[in-house]
Amino acid sequence: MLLRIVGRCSSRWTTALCLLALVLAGCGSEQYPQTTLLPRGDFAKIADDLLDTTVRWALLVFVLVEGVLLYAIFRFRGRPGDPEPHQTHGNTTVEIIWTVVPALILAAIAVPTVRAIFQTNAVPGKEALTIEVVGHQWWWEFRYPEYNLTTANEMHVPMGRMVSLRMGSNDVIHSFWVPQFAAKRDVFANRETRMWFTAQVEGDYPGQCAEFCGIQHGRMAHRIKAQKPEEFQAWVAHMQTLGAKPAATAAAPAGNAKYTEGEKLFTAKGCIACHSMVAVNSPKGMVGPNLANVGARSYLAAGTLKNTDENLARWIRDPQGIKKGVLMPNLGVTEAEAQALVAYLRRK
Ligand code: HEC
Ligand SMILES: [Cu+2]
Repeated sequence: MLLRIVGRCSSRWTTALCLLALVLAGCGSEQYPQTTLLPRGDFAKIADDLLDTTVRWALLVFVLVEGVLLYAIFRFRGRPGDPEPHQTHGNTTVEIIWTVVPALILAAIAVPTVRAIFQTNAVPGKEALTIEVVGHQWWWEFRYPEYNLTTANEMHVPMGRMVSLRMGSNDVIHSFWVPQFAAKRDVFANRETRMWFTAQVEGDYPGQCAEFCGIQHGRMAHRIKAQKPEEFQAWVAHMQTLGAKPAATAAAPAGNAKYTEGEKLFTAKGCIACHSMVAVNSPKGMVGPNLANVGARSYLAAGTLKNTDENLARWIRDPQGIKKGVLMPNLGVTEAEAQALVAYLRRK
């Protein structure tokens, strides 16, 4: 009888186990890097440790309670002909135990929780690297007051140095989420929120706006590039040279007509009204992202497209077709004009 049941179920069990294995394989860090369960910085580690503590207590309670329940079900189950069991009402000892034990467990969870709240809300000291984060529909602006630099959508940070985020919004409420380094925190217009983290493992980490903010909320991603301190300094120095060139023509590769044409189009087509090509001293409140180093970014339009020449030209010609409702209008750019603009935007 038992064998027959096992025989009938085995294929179903195999299917179920295979499905479970597939689901669990999906939990690997490679496929889903946007996870809070693999902390790569101190702030994220505090939250993760707290989760571990809570889950351990919950598991202990689960196993004990379910164990007692199963034991009672089997040990005291009714059989035909059993006499009526002994009737009781109330038991002061048992009631004291099941009030005091949970209270102690809750206290054991509350102490590290309160500690974590204070630690994560602490204001970093002066030695931290301050980065101002500004949420825009639907991209992120990052300003580095210490270096007088502005960039967008890809935040470079040096490993090992605490980063202090001072955050706000240019329009509606967004939420800045740094899954592997820190947490999620809403950003508002006219109110500053703060967060800090120290990146401990080098890498390129994705993040995402986590508060519904309009039609393209789903395409408001950002990346955090945690670099060795010397690489970060090289990036800063490079960005500062991008800002230092007064007329972009000075950077034009000699005799590159396309580049010069692109530079003219950038003004003629009105791009310059919304975008700055200078990283240093960039004015606040620009409508579009700073484009000083757009050629070096891995993605375009807040994670929407891989940054290739082809995609950049497509974007310039038809932003509305690619990211519907985006605050960059289609400007009637021809294919040839788009090519020239790509040459200009790709300057090193
Ligand atoms: C009315 C303002 C406006 C004008 C004019 C405008 N843009 Fe934009 N642009 C934006 C906004 C806003 C974004 C951000 C879109 C998003 O990701 O949601 C953007 C994004 C971009 C990006 C992607 C930047 C990034 O960080 O990924 C590029 C490249 C770009 N614009 C180039 C141009 C060029 C070239 C022109 C001129 C032909 C132009 N823009 C004209 C507002 C404008
Ligand atoms: Cu948003």
